This record gives sequence, C-alpha cells and structure tokens, in this order.
Amino acid sequence: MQKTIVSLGGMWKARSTDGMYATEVRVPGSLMEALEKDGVFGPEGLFYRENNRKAEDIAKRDFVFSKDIELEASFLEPGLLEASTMGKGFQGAGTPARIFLEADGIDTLATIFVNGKEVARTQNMHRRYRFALNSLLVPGKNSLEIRFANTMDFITRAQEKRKLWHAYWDKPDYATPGFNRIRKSQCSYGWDWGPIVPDIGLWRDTRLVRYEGARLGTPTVHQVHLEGRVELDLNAEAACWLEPDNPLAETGLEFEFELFSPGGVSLSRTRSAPRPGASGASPAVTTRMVVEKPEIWWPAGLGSQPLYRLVVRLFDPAGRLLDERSLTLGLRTLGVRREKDQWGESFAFEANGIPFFARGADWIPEDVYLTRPTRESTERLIADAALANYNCLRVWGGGVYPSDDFYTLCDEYGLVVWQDLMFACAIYDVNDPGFLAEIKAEAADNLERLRHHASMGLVCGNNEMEWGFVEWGFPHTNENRTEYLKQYQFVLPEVAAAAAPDVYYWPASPSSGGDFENPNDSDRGDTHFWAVWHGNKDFKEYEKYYFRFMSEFGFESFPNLKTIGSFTNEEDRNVFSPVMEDHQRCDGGNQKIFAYLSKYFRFPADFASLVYLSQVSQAEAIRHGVEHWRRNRGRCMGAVYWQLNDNWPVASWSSIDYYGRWKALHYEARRCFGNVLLSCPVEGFKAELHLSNEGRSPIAGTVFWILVDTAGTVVRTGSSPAEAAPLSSSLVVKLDFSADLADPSGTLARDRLLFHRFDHADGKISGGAVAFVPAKSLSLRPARLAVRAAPGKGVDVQGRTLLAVSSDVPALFVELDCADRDLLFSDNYFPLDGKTERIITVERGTLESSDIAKVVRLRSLRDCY
Ligand code: BMA
Repeated sequence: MQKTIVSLGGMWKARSTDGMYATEVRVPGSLMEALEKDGVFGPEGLFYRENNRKAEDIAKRDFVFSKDIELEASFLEPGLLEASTMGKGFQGAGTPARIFLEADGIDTLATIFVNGKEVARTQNMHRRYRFALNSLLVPGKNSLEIRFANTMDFITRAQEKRKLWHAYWDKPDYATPGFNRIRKSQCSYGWDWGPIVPDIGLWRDTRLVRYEGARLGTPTVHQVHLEGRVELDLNAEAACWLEPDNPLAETGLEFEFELFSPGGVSLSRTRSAPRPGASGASPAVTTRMVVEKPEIWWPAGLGSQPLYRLVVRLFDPAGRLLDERSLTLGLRTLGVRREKDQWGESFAFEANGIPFFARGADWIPEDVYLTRPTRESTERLIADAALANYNCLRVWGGGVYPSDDFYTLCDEYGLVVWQDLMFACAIYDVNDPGFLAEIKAEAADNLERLRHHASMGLVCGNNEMEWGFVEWGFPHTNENRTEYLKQYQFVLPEVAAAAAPDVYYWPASPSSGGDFENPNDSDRGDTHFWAVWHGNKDFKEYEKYYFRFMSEFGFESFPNLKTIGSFTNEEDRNVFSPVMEDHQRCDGGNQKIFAYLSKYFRFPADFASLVYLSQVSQAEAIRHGVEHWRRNRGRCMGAVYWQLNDNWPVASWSSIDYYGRWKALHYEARRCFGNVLLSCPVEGFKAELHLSNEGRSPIAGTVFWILVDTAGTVVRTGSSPAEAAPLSSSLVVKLDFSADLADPSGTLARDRLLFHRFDHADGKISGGAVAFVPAKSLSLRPARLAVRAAPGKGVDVQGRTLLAVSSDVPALFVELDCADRDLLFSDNYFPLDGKTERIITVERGTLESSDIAKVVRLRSLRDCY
C-alpha cells in the first residue's frame, strides 16, 4: 500500500505552564491518569476517599504536550507517481504525495505546532481532525508541540459573556458551571453519578499519514431488501491531488469493492473508474452489489448476527494500492415504527419488518479516564449486557461518542444502539456561528463514522432538553427556544440526513415528535419516568402507566462491598460519612436509598446488609417496571433503564459497578429481560400469572404455582399448561388467595409466599416468588442456606463449576458472593422455596469444588435484620 503511517502514540512530555506539574503522558492517554501515576492524587489514587476533589483545580491550568519524532527522508520524498506512469500530458505539478497529521480525539482547546510553526487550533474533543503538513516536516528530528488551554477559564468567560442554563448550574460541587459552553464530555465536569475530572490529552489515535496521489473517504452503503436477496448501493469517493485540468485526474484512479461473507469467503469483487464528472479533486464511483440468499442480521433474542465485510480499495493507474477502507455490515432493515393506534401513537424499533420490545439500559462513558478502557473491557461490558438479555443500549448525550470497537461489539452481540448526539440537560449557544459550525462538523464526522454499523438503530438530537423547556421551569428566553428548534429540528436533522440518511432521526429523548408538544407524553414517543426515585413514588407507581417506549427510569444502590472497600477505610463505611457522601453525587441520594429501604425492608443490621438491601430494592424497583411494561407489550415497546455502568466507584443507578461487578439489578435484568418471562403482579390477595415471549417462535410448557408458609409448608398449589405466541404477552392464570390469606388479625399474609415457575419445553425456566405484604412485614424464618458442588461431576460440559444452593426454609433474594474473588453466577439474588435445590453455574472466574464451602458466602433477606 502506498499509504505510510507514522504513529504519534507512546509517551509525550507534558507540563503545566505555571510549572506546577510536569509528567510523561501516554498517547492515546489521559493527563489526569499520568498525574495519578505520579502520586498527585495521593498514594491510593484519584478514587480513594475524597482525592478526586483535587482534579478540578489541576484542570484550571494550561498544559504543553511535546514530543520529538525522527522521520525517514523517504517519508518526505515526493510521490512515486512519476510522469512515466501517468502517461503523456502530466506536467509534474501537484506532486501526489501528501502528509497529514491525523488526530481522532484532541481534548480539547489545542494549538498545534510542528517544528515551531503553528499548524492548527482545535476546540472539539468529539471530532476527528486531519491537517496537511507537507512542507513543515524535515528528515530526522521533528518537534511536535500541542498547547492545551485550560477549559475552565474558557467556559467561565463564555458564561460571563452569555449565561446559558444547564443542569446543576447552581451546584458547583456537583458540576463545573458552564460545561455546556465547550464541545467536551459534559459529564467530565461532574454529573449526578460522576466526579469532576475534566481531563486533557490526545485521547484517541494520533498519527502522521503519507498518502500518494489520493486518499479514500468513508464509503456509503445503502441496503435494498428484496425477496431472497439484498442489493447494496455502494458509493466511494476519494480526495485526489492531481491538478483538476490534468486529464489523468479523470481516468487514472480505480476503485474496487469486495464483499466477504460472514464466513470470510469473497462473494463478489468489482472495479470501476470514477464516474464522468465526478473526478478531479473528488473522484467518486457508485456501484451495486447483489447478495443472493443473504444471511440476515437480527437484534439479540430475535436471531443471529452474521456480519459481512466490505473492503474498498483505491488503485493508481499503475495498479498500486493507494488506500483501503473496510466496513463490517449487517444485512438488515432497522428503524423506528410510529403508527397511530387506540392509545395514541406507537414507538417501536423495527428490525426486518418486525417491531420488537427493546430491552436495555443507558450507557455512560466507561471511565473518568476515557483512554483506560480497552477493547476487552468494553467487550466485557457489552457481553454482560447481552448476558442480561439486552437487545438495546442507549448512548446517552452527556458523555462521548464511543469508540469504533463499541459499535462493532454492538453489531456482534446484536445490541441495537440508540445514539444520542452529545447534547444533554443544557442550552447551547446556537446563534454563535462558530459554535454552530463546530457542532455541525462534529455531528457529520461522527455519523460518517457510525452509519454503517448494523446496530445503528436511531440518532437522537439531545437528552431531555425538549422536556426541560416544557416542564423544568429553568430560566430561558424565546431566543433559546428558537435556538433549540434550529439546532434539533432543522440543523442537526439536515446533517444527519446527509451523513447517515438510512438512520432514523429523533429530535430528543424524551420527545413525542418535536415542537415542544408534550415531549414526555405517555401515549406517544419515548418517555423518561422519574416519579420513582426522583419523585419518591412507590415501586407500584410504574404499574399506573402504559408508556410507549421507556428510554429512562431508574433507581440507585450502593456498589458491591469490595468496590466500596477500594475507596474507603474502615471508619468511612457508614453511608452518611463524608467519603460515602462524596461517592454519591445525586443530591440526598443516600438518604433517599434509606427512605425507600424503610418502605419495603426492615432496618439493616450492619453496613454490609445495608449495601445488600440497597441493591435488592433497586432490583425490585426496576423489576416492577419492566415486568409491567412487558405484560403490556404492543402498547409499550421498550424498557431501557438508567444506567448500565459507572465511570468510577460510586453509589448510582448502575446495574454493573465500576469494577464490573454485577449488582442484584443486573441479575434481575437477566431474568426480567429474558425472551421468556413469567411475571406475577399481586393486587391485595389476588395474583395473576402472565407469560411473555419475545422470541420469533411460539413457546409451550407448564406454569406451576405454590403458596407456602414461611416454614415451607405447602398451603396450596396448582399448575396449568401454557403457551405463548411469538412476540406476545398474555395472562395465563388468575389466582385468588383471599380465602387462604384473609384472617381477623390480618397477619396471615405475613406468613405466606407465592412461588411461581414456567417450565417450557426447551428446559428453560422463568419464575420467582412474590409476597402479599411488603418484605419488611414478612415473618421470614432464619434460613440455613447451603452451597455445595452440584451432584454428578459438579461441572458442566464447558467445565464450569456447578453449585447446588439450598435452604431449609423459604429464603428470598439469596445472594452468592465471595470475599476473595469475583465470580459471575448464572443467577443470583433469587428465591429458594425451602425444598428445591437451585443449580447455579459459575460462568466467569475460577472456583474449585474443594473451595466452595470456604469461599462462597451466602446471604438472604432474613439475614439482614
Ligand atoms: C437523567 C439522565 C441523566 C441523569 C439521570 C439520573 O436525567 O438523563 O442526566 O444522570 O437522569 O438523574
């Protein structure tokens, strides 16, 4: 390939201009992480106790990054495309070799110098940049310098010039005022789950690239799905440096498209010369490829995720390869179906013509140091989402556009992406032409990068701003409202239509379609519902609403005990200690966790029990919502809870904590997001069993229910055959236990539990246990819990350890955990009926059967009092 890349990765020097800090920082990397390594945040680091509070002050400085690089003379030589190869008439003007500085992520306010000469200035961490360097580089040593102006002054000055509202603007402890005045990860300035760590650095790949003659742009692919085949309309364009009047500019280059099957077989290969008139500086071709008997891509739970690979190559007249691009493609149709119906207007993702129930969570940046996550850690997070039966992830608009790996992994795991553009909970300076140009370029650049991904389901203008303007009562002007409409209903949809025409555009989350028209309407569009948690309502509040698509609802809990252990010392382990309050960024969050606990559970006996109960109550809250909306699928077609992950160890709404430890909620998600779900809403002494099936095939099996007392004695039991059509939910059994539960003292119900289970033909089970009184009122008996190697080999076919978990009496929310290691169990925080042993697989982590008894700790609800 005639393209040569010199990576600028590796160690750079960095120093603050006030001489306070000097360090070696990795590229791609984070200045804050480098300073942490130098001990600037203390020996235990940024996350420990309240050390994070030091970061904001560091960010109030300008920093200079510098690096010297050695360049071969050959890298700077003019191109090889000599006249001899270019044929007659080539005058040699516009030598074809060009060298660029390409930077995929510059955080944020940078002035770039090469050998002392200023090359460019940037002010947007969300964009990729390419700057021509031709004459500035020399053979041998070259010095690169990047001066980062501190963003704190920049945003303060901008707010002084024109004050624009944003969330937490009156809570500087929670978020730095003015975070909406710069194109940088907003949550790096603090959020109600994240610390204030406004980082600085080259956070994505940075390189020098030498192209000969031309460079390929990002191809576009438009899919046309027909009976038994898919037509791919392909377009590729190049940037070419031959003088426009040079005839060779017309005919010289050749584009080649090659499509590989999911199995890696080359299915077709075509070459074409630029179409007439699309030559000169931007030669382009359009061609069509037909895939017979296509392997169709489906969201998880509906089918598999076969991925094709399209390679586009650019050749010079001598047949030398000048540049190459490769894209993974899923052959599918994917979008949003909105149709008027008896309830209002539906809102559902639709794949290959089938509207499906979206199940997932909101994704936030994986770490305060954006460069610390690896492909492996991102894959682990996405694999854990898929393990919990997600088929959707919403990339929230207050962070960053994730890495290419993130989207490729969503393609591979079948997680449909709801992609917010990076605008959230703030008003933006849209009438500033510089700002407007910046966000247009940013949106175009990222949509160009994301559009081909099979998982790309929807692009959304912003998080919560249409709703904010209508219901939040923050100070704003008509000009602000006009700017809002201009930004999300004109400018950005136009950019999206040009850059990603096949990706559905939605103006805001929540929205009912735009124009500030009842954006959080429960009968149209998507909805954010915070009456539970922020509104202090009971869990059952969810069951009063039949939203069309839930894109946000949530409940907080503390992270895993081991995670708390990582940032506290002994004396801090009290939820109202300064350290535990610092690792809680939702105002009054720890009090609220406590308040909710008191509604449903008894006062915890110790700190560990409190942490456990906070997670159980979080899981119970979300379960109520998800099960209700799944029972009403068709009317409701999405349950996406706030939030999947954490960017540091903190009390938050996440279901997986910062160290990747599953909370009770993530295990609950795995159950209530399962394709097959048996749910059991209780009203008074009545209960109903509903069977939901989100698969594309019908299911059949048997529903069992057992009413027991807290000693485990069976009071009443029953079963019935049950089946569910594909993509359906229906009531299977109505149960009335008035006769069994009503007694003069009104206390009998405290001594009863209803276990329910659906065994379906393929052996899978769904089920659980419910009570007719709040858990705190149950007269649970102390349970003798036991865990041992499962009968037989004690391992499954994959050699994974199998555990048999049992209890002598009914026990609720049985937790398996280990003090000395992290294990992933096939299920956790589940009920035991006092008779049936549960077989649990250790899906991740090592556990020898000889270690089971001493390593695995068991706890259930009754143990917490
Ligand atoms: C919604 C989200 C986030 C926030 C969350 C929890 O507003 O959009 O901004 O973190 O609620 O409060």
